[in-house]
Amino acid sequence: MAIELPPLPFAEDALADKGLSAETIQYHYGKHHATYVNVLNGLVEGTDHADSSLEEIILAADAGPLFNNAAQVWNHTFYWNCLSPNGGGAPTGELGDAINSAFGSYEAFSTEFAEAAKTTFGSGWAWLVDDGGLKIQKTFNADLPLKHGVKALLTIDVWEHAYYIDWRNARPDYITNFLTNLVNWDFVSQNLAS
Ligand code: MN3
Repeated sequence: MAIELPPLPFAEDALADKGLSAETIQYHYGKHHATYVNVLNGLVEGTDHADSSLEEIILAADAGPLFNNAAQVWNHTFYWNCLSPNGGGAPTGELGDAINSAFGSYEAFSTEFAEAAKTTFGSGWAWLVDDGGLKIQKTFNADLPLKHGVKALLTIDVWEHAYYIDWRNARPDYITNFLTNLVNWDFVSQNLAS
């Protein structure tokens, strides 16, 4: 049972006027994400992991290509769900209260999240997680909270391929745009409640 590339939760050009062009999505989803899926399926074919779920592979794999490709499949599927053409700004409701309680204010949260994303040296991810309370973490390369028993609520991809077409080297502007225009707080709320 091969791991499948999940469909995007929006059209390829849905975020074009929100700072992520169709070209970025075509490369990031259609080339990078799809390649991680294809490589992963090649790695598990004929092995004990041939029928494992993606999560089972991630939890079982040692550092190396199997873990890296499985984790990157999971990370990208999660990242697409963190984006919405109607996203961004401060969350409301229970999630807004939880963020205010943990960080003091939405502004304090967004400053800390942006700082983590900016200072992830090289390639990686910044996360809002629930680890017995809301916290911000960063992971390098393909690493992810799931591997450490921590629940992910929100992520931003800060690999250069995530922003170079639209933002060139301006990672801080890509991060600000993500927070202002793209964060799918409904998805984050679902993760918090799950
Ligand atoms: Mn990526």
